[in-house]
Amino acid sequence: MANTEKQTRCGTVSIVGRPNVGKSTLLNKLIGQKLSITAHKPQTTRHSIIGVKTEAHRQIIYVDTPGIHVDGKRALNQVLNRTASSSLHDVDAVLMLVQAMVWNDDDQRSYELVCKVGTPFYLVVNKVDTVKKKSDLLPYLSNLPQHDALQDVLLISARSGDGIAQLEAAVEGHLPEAPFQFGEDDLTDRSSRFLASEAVREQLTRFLSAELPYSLSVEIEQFEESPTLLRIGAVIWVEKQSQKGIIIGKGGERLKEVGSRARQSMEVLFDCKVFLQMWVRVKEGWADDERALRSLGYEKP
Ligand SMILES: Nc1nc2c(ncn2[C@@H]2O[C@H](COP(=O)(O)OP(=O)(O)OP(=O)(O)O)[C@@H](O)[C@H]2O)c(=O)[nH]1
Ligand SMILES: [Mg+2]
Repeated sequence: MANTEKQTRCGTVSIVGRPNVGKSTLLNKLIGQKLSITAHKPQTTRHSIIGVKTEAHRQIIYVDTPGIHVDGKRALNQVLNRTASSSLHDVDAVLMLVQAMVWNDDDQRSYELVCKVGTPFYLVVNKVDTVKKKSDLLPYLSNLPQHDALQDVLLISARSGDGIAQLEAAVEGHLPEAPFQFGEDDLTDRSSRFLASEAVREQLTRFLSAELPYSLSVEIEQFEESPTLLRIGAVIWVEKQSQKGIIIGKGGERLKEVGSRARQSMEVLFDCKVFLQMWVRVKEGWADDERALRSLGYEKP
């Protein structure tokens, strides 16, 4: 009998762009689950995270990356830029996200990095839902740069899902014939501990104003599964004593609220009851010290 088994296709697609354009929101939409944290603030994503989408005979491995930005003097910023740039290599296609009607220095920097690598890429214009009259987009679109490796310009709203099907169809054309790299049910390569620490960091990023989120980091000290409950202990590392007080808040109110929301999102993520404990500790200057960064789990350059 003839072999009727169809050859599988499997490839990797990087999602890059400046901070806050909606890269993580897009990853979550594509995978249909909240894997990557999002917030209304730049530099929310700090570690690359993989989202795996398997359908029938094809598997697409999407890589969400930290935002690329020009002004990266602090060690943490440099690590973030390096993490983002390194994810441009050895992939089958790149989705470079921009925000509709915006092209700033960080977009230009991202674009130059993408062009330099030469991998086939798409310019993905996100947040089109924010443009009321679609004809307003025309001058913006006609001013977008041209490049040999640029395959097409795609219009999407990662939030509403508009244009996502077309984006997936475009990406599919770049998948080589290859065996699957992940199991059919796998959604990510990240550990549950990592996802738990990100759930805490997401709420802190949302609750704290301006600069503070950049100077904190979350470490999971305890992660114990029992038949009825998941016990998670998280340490929030800050750079200064004064930041500790801000995070805890008056009478511990802020930390309580952050904890309660983080716990709720963990319960959805892990599909079980979660008992979450948190502590705030000070580790001076960690965002400027590459060694400290590594000890907190940031990738080596
Ligand atoms: N209106 C609108 N807002 C969006 C859309 N996609 C993302 N956002 C919002 O934009 C903000 C940033 O989204 P993220 O997904 O965290 O952006 P990011 O590119 O991953 O940001 P970094 O991780 O900091 O690089 C969030 O408040 C999102 O809700 C969209 O299609 N439309
Ligand atoms: Mg992000």
